Amino acid sequence: MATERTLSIIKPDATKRNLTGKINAKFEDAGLRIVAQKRLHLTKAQAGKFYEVHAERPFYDELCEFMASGPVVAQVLEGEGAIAKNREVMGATNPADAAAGTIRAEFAESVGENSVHGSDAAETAKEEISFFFSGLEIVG
Ligand code: DAT
Ligand code: MG
Repeated sequence: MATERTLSIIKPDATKRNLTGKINAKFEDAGLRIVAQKRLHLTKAQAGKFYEVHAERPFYDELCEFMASGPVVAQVLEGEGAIAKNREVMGATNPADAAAGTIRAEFAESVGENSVHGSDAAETAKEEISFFFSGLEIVG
């Protein structure tokens, strides 16, 4: 499998509870390398742009409010099959369905406040990485 890069976001519910280090340990233990990372406080408009694909979903407004409710940590993770591996480490969207040991099973509070975002495919990974990072900011 090829080396890939994927976009990860540690969401406001997790930064608020000081879980950045514990979540990063899960990524690193799974063999993912954090090759870029920064802390930001998104505006609701920026969150809305990032999650534009969900604009028609009933939870869109709530999702954008939440993503702008506190700091996030945006990161680029790199590794063999990084996109799928990150989704595996994250666990299912709803923490009630997430496998034991995953980030969402251990830390997420609800389906809406679920601690992490991860790109779902090669094309979205590319777009989402460039939403947050320039090439110079990614150091593999
Ligand atoms: P994922 O984050 O696992 O890729 P997604 O892309 O389907 O999940 O949805 C994006 C985010 O939207 C998700 O992390 C939390 C929120 N969300 C999804 N389904 C929801 C629901 N039924 N109620 C409230 N928020 C939801
Ligand atoms: Mg998604």
